[in-house]
Amino acid sequence: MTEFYPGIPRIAFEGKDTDNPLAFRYYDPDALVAGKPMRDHLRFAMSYWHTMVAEGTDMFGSGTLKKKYGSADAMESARNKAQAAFELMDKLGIEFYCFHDRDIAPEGETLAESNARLDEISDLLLSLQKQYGKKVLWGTANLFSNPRYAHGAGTAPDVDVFAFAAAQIKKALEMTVKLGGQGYVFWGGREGYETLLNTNMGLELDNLARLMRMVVEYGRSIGFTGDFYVEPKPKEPTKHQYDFDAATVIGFLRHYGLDKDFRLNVEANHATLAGHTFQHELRLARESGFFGSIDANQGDLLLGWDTDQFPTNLYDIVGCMTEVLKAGGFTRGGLNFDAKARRASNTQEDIFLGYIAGMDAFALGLVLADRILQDGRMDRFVEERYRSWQGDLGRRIRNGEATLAELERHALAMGDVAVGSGRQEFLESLQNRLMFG
Ligand code: XUL
Ligand code: CO
Repeated sequence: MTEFYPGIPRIAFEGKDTDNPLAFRYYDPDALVAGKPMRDHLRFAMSYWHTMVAEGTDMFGSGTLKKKYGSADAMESARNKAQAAFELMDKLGIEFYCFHDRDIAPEGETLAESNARLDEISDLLLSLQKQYGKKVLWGTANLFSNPRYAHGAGTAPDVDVFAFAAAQIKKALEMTVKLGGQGYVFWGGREGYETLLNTNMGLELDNLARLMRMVVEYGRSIGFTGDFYVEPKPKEPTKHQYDFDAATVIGFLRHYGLDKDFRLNVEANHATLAGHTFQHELRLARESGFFGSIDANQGDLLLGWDTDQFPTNLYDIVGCMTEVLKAGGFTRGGLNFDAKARRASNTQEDIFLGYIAGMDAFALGLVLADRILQDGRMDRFVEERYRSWQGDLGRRIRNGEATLAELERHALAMGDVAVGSGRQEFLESLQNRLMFG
């Protein structure tokens, strides 16, 4: 059998003192953290599009790492690509993958041809999954690359485009079910607008919800019992995306009655593009009952676009893993590396080094987040800060029993209130001590 990544061994855990770049320093899949193996906490997934497809193009330059997998024929290349994907996951010890329909099989001349290609490649993927013991974390449809979606897909002004998008999602969902995926993602690639001058916002939002409702109904009818996710992003490729951030999406889902079937797939780089931290988006998702899955990457705060870098920033990762632990872990979701090596990191080895960097950073982040939670001082501080809500008055307000007039009487009787310190600097220093000893 052809080896697509010759010279790359299976990556093993060697501990933090190893000098071997092709080894894990922190990710020891079987090591127990809070009573559970690391691999079950982290549920790492490979993104098919970045890892198997994207060649490192940018607005100014062509690909720097070709990914033809030994054939100029699109379908043969797709078959080889599938083999390569499983070799890569096997070597990295990654259990899951995520895909768009067009990542796994190239689009044909007609929808029928594209669908036949998906049927063929999904047969191959299914047998490779069995052979290697791998699973799909989630599937999705690419509704943004083809020029037909230039004005949007579910939010297109043209009803024929809407129908095309619906048909494409139907097939992508069928493929997800066939491959045993427990998640289906809606990322609104072009569901937004460039200018309000040509946009009927009300109709577009209603139509997007209509499409999602049809997808849920169809999914449940073909036995999809998993989670649907929306992946918020504020902009790029459109100027304004409707799924702006977690708060906007949660409001949308509740407004249209989709909240029972949908959760969020929170991406770090999308959070910062929306002016939030990664942890903010995850906290809101968790507190609102929409915690689902995560696209693990990081952006560059000095750039205004989605750089999709492999995540290594420990403060952000500790914040993320704190939310995951507090949510009680993933149920059907996981950590999908929606990340790519930089354009100048142009070797196959760089792809592996990117994954190793990300997986090690998340393993370490998991250990540190658990340490902070076990220590308990941070949580106790927050609990203490809200102590008064446990008293009589606090309880009456929480139970909806207090009235404005009663609160006025209370305030009039008090004179003034002396408030305590938020102790932010102390907490930041404590966090450093807990993380770095
Ligand atoms: C784009 C992005 C997508 C989604 C899947 O910014 O994050 O790759 O994750 O469509
Ligand atoms: Co993403």
